[in-house]
Amino acid sequence: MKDENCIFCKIGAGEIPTSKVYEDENVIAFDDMEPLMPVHTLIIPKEHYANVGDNVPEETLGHVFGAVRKVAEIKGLTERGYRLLVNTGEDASQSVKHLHVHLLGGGHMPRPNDQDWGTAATNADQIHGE
Ligand code: DGP
Repeated sequence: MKDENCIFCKIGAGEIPTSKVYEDENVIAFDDMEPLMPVHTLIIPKEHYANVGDNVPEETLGHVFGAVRKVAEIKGLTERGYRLLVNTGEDASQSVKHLHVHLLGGGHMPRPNDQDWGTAATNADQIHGE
């Protein structure tokens, strides 16, 4: 199912150009337009689900997380690692209501309970301005 008002559905259908990193029958991965880290890629199912709580079939979750591994390889992050972030709903400040996994990497990210979380971890200017 597609949602005709959903920007990520349009990206998944190839109706809007994007910096594509990976694509197969079920998912597409593309670079976030507001990167928080040197690598910041979004992985989405082509089918529309508002978020992970939207009765997403386990098979679809498998497709998305299978693609995570492929994107990490493409981006050269397999050895050093990366962070996955899945904002879900209002309290998590989810802004695009189409299930997506953020894959962040290419630099060290403090743990969320470290004091500098929110500055060093997510400040693209600091990281890119080195
Ligand atoms: P979230 O807060 O988890 O819903 O993050 C949505 C992300 O999607 C945000 O980091 C910006 C990104 N984004 C929104 N619209 C577009 C778009 O049209 N193209 C690309 N490449 N990224 C987008």
